Amino acid sequence: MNELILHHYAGSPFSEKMRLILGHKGLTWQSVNVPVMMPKPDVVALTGGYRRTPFLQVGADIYCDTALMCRVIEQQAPAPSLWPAGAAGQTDLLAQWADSDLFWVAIPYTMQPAGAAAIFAGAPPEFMQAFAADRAAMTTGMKRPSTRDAAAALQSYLGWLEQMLSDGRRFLCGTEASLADFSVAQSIWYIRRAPPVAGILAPFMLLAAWYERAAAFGHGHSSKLSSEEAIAIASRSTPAACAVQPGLGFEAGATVQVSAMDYASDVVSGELVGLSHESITLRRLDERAGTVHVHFPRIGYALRKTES
Ligand SMILES: N[C@@H](CCC(=O)N[C@@H](CS)C(=O)NCC(=O)O)C(=O)O
Repeated sequence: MNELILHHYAGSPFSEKMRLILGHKGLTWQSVNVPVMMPKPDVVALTGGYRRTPFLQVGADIYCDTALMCRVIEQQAPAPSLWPAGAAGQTDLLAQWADSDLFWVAIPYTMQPAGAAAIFAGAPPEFMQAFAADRAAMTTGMKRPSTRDAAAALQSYLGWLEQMLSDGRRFLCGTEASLADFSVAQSIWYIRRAPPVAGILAPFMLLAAWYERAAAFGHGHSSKLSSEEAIAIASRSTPAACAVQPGLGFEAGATVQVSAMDYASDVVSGELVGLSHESITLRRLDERAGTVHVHFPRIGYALRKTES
């Protein structure tokens, strides 16, 4: 198996999703700590401009977005599966809802002043200001709910999850853990990190017991790696071969741009070397990282030809 390198930071919910998945599969991985806000020169050297956290590196292959990272990890370590028998399809739908709707009420709810004070306890005011400005720029054009709107939606969402668990199932899609559990767990994890506002979880006892089961998977076995070393690994590796499927509207070798459709829509440019209904792959050359393949999920990412 190729070495998995997770670029992440401690306080990132999507990173927690991936850490728990690595734990669920009992994997050994390398851990690179990335900055929580821009600038991120060592991130951009590998991704070509994608700034979101986390991302996964396997040699000179860079996988953006947890939706794709989960598929790559599943291929490398199929058991225990993130798509257990009977849960496939269902688990993807629930994970997509959790990664978008649930996440985007859990974060604004938790970041109300009392919650933010707990999350950033000990951080200087300049850091909090810089963080707020970074996230405002990253989400320009996105409508973020007020604390009250977020709290109202969160109450309903937590109730839905509690109802799912009311038949005694151990995990959201059945007896085995699936992708959906880890996508939901990241938001619950984040709210729990802010005790002054975490009381919203208290009435949901089945969800609390379920969360303990998900968290008990732990984070697998990691060792620290510097970002410089990760870039050096990319530069001495060769990216895996991939192909552009015909009939999808793009030719192999085209100069293209990819950007996220929801937020943090920084553009990544490169040569199209891989395309399917599931993923997009760009080849790019970086001064420090050498030739890398940057992969994105197809869902949620805009792909367009670069105007010449
Ligand atoms: N759809 C993306 C979302 C990732 C995401 O929003 N991550 C947050 C951190 S949890 C982020 O990138 N924040 C800005 C940053 O880290 O620079 C995924 O599944 O990976």
